[in-house]
Amino acid sequence: MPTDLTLLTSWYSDWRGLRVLVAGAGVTGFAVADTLAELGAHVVIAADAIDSLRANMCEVIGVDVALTTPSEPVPPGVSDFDAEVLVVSPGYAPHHPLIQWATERGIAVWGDIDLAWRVRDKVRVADWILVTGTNGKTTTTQLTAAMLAEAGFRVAPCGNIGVSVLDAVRDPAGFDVFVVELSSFQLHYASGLEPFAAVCLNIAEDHLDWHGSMDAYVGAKARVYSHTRVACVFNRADARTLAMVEQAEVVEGARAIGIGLDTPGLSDLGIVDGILCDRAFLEDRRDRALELTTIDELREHGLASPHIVVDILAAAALARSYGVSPESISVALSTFTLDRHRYETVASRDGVTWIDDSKATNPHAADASLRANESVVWIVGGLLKGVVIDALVERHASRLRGAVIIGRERHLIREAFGRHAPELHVVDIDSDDTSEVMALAVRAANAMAVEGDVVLLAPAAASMDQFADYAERGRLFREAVLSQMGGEADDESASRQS
Ligand code: UMA
Repeated sequence: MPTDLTLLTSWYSDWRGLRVLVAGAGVTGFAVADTLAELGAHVVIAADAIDSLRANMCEVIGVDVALTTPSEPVPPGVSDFDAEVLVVSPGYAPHHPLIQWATERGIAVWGDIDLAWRVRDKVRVADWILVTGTNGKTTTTQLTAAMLAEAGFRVAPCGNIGVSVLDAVRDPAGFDVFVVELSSFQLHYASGLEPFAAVCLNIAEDHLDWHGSMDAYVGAKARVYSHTRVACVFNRADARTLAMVEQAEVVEGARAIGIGLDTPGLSDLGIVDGILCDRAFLEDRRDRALELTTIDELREHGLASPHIVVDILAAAALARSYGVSPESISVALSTFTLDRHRYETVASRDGVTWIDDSKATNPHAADASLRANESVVWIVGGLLKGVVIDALVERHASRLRGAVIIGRERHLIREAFGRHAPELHVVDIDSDDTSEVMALAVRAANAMAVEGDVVLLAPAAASMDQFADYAERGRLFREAVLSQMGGEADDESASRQS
């Protein structure tokens, strides 16, 4: 008898005997398989690769692994299994042959977030606050969690930030609230969530190769607001985020809350005379606003760059919707530190400042850091993910002293410079060797930079063509800067620009 999937809405539903295929054996795939095995389901993992630790764990928990290849995406271990459900890791695009195969056979396709929602009552039912957007997701998730924790809530940041939501749901500690960072991949496969509050911070081109089109990417992001119960937070400077809220099917009574760097209207958070204010979550909001913090205070903590202030306003809106006081928000901000590789000053030598913004993995993020400087030697390039970089090059050509191009898709970037900045001094780093790319790029940038310039690593592209991840790319940049500029970084190296 096939299982009635509509009955599987609780950890305590009867999952025994359910036949589940899991696509992927990374952070997500393993958490999914481990959860379902614990629930008594029959589980097979399909993946191109699995590390030895996880392979051993699968043996222990009784999960079979079927290795796939590009030429055999559906091996016999998968096709003979007769799966009722496929739970997909976010890295699998909908056009992946394994997903297509399952869809054609009428096998239900779930994401890990969908599964986590169904079994969220294992320990204690927490509220979910969702965070998405092209850029700023992780910082906003961390900020929101810090504000909630300061107010005394038991909170777990999870999701795309690196912790599977299933791991948070199964944590015996139990939580009051999850702050869930969701990528567009996870949102594409998620359904049925009823978040307490949600935000889409901004939208710009990214991951078009995965989604197939900008419309599909925006459509996935818009799902973050579906069935929101209390607050839909949007960015006043990004009309598409408001349109998403307007079109979303939300729970009766849910409010739209605007955030932005300008003066807040009713039901908004914003800035008046350098003061971050809440005009949304107070009774007499027609006549008054609550002070949360000031730009001067944020500057003292290295948090005053405009794009970080937007993240702070978004986090404050989410936290205020959950009842966090302005005082707790202010205290949380006074101890908050940004993650590495997010516009981090590495060194200042001979009037040249070296900045690591390796986390700028798409043009929208690189745009924010280019904008913050007047004269830049720009280290750019990597995997463009189907996104065209022309507009970014055109917009910033006048502030560039020169450019150093890295990555396997160098030709696409070189062509964009040819079209929009044909006179610019551009150096192409013709190397694929992880250990030398950054050393060569830093040497080339150093030869171009003059006093007053910023050398900015803001690649506008993903790192995986030449580095393990953006963190390795940033670390190797820092090492190359410090070794070529001589010795340890000076005092400024620990600071972050604002
Ligand atoms: N795999 C294949 N074929 C594919 C795709 C994946 O075989 O076409 C297999 C791999 O061999 C491996 C596994 O799937 O066994 C990896 O799965 P995955 O790529 O979905 O990655 P996870 O380890 O499960 O991590 C995912 C997120 N990764 C992606 O979305 C690509 C992590 O976000 C997230 O932290 C984690 O789940 C927990 O929720 C990372 C990310 O880069 C940080 N996200 C993108 C971004 O932020 O831009 C969206």
